[in-house]
Amino acid sequence: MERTLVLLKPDAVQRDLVGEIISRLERKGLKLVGLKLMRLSDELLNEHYSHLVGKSFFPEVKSFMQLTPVVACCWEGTEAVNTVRAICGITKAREAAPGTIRGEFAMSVQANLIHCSDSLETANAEVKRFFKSDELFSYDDVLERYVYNSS
Ligand code: IDP
Repeated sequence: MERTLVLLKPDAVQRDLVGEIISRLERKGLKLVGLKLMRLSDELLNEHYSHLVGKSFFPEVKSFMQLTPVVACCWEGTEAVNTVRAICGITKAREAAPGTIRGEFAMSVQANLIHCSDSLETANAEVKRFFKSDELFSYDDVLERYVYNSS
């Protein structure tokens, strides 16, 4: 089982898409193991988007992510990292595949509704960055047998 981080960005919050996005991940069969609203500090964003720090658009990305609180969630499942990535769609939302979250609901490169971890290594670091250990939960999922059966 893998765990992966998802952030519902300020455009998802303002456009009332929080329930829709969470519902899509739930209906896929992923298990919600952490969930909270957070205001993102400069320090946290510098760390989270460290690969973008030198880019001309980085200040805009940061101020956009600070417009409202974001919804941070942690999802668990077999190969959860790549599964969530596929459901999310590519960065440039207007070209994201139909059926993906970005492909269905967004038009922008920056305002693309959702962040999700891009590899297992990143996911492990990001889950730790956004959640304390007592904010993450392990519990039996009564439908697991029907979601996965044996594989
Ligand atoms: P990802 O979110 O699809 O993994 P990254 O390249 O990690 O994409 O970029 C992080 C976020 O920074 C994007 O989701 C988007 O909001 C923003 N971003 C990326 N590239 C651009 C750009 O060229 N202009 C404006 N914002 C961008």
